[in-house]
Amino acid sequence: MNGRQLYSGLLSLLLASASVTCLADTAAKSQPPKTAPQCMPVIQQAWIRSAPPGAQTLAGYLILKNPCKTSFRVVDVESRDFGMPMIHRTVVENGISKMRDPGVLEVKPGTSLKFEAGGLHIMLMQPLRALKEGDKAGVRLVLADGRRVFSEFPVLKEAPKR
Ligand SMILES: [Cu+2]
Repeated sequence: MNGRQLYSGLLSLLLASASVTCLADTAAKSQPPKTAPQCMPVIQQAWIRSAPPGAQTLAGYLILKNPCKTSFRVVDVESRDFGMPMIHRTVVENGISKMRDPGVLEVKPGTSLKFEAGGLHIMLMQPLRALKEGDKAGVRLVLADGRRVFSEFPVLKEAPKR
């Protein structure tokens, strides 16, 4: 239903209030049925390593837990606080540390995926605001099925105590 339909509906009917009520009923019925809440992966121990002022790249770490009965895949990362967030994996080749595309990130039921220094990490490029120790940045992981898992990542000097 759009504004024009509503407007012409009002014009064509003398009982304007009755018409509005009728249209409202139709709108309510076209809503999708409510479904049970879906089991969601859980982000734990999220943090971003603090960096000197002006740093254009920060790194984020977390543990992503799958408490559900089905596997899920992480395919991307989004952030309202960074222009270019990416998922990377650090690999050592011929003694040289390099950052690579992480490949398929599947998390089986009852397992968790660790993003930690020297391995899988979230590369947070182009900060959209200054982020100092104690601040929080919003980061969300994108799953293959389109769902997002959000968490506030605190900016810390060191990994939170486990
Ligand atoms: Cu990286």
